[in-house]
Amino acid sequence: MGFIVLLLLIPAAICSPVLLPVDCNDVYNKGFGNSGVYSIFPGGPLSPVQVYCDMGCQDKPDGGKWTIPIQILQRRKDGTINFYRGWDQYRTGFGQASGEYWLGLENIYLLTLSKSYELRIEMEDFEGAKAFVHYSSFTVGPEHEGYTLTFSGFKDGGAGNSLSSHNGQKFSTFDKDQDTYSSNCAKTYFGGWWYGECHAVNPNGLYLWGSSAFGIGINWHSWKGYEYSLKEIAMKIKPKL
Ligand SMILES: [Ca+2]
Repeated sequence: MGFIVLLLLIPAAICSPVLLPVDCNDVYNKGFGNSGVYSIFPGGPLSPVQVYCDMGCQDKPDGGKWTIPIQILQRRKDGTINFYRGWDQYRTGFGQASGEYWLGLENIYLLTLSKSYELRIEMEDFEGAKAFVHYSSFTVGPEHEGYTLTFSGFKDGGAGNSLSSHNGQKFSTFDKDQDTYSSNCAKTYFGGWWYGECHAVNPNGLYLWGSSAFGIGINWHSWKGYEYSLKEIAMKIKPKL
């Protein structure tokens, strides 16, 4: 009798859908409450990607605390990873989710397609000063539209709105020039970014430990100008409340 029951159960177990986490929110809802590196599947079961999920406790708008899982799309912190890379690498992602990395344009596109997200970019200089910017909406379009960057709802955490000139721009790398300038911004400023003519922020520029030649470092013009390269910067998204 037990044997028959087992036979009946096996096909049901095989056919039941396995719900893979698409983002850090899904990871958290599966019972993983610690901050750290997790695999998520924004592109489906065959293309897992590692991401750092920040499960830190945050203030509720109406008081109290709750956990809103935040995922990190991009992070610079020590210069261990080279960010001067070509289109394929920026498309699929590179680096180490425990340290410096880029999640990949296709993954970012799929994430922002499936849910509404807010964007927060946090940065720090070599003197320990910190600043951030916050946007209440953030999307990246599909590859055939150049992974166009769109955001709105700016709130200033001291860094200033330099990013605004990149709103609506396509993504460019040294081997794929989709900027609006006559020459190749990614080549001139050693990064991959949503360059226009060319940039007011360069989060994927060269890691230069402070002093930067004009525009080639990790610059955030409205905070530290074009000749200062930041110590840390991270692009973080969380689902809209
Ligand atoms: Ca160009």
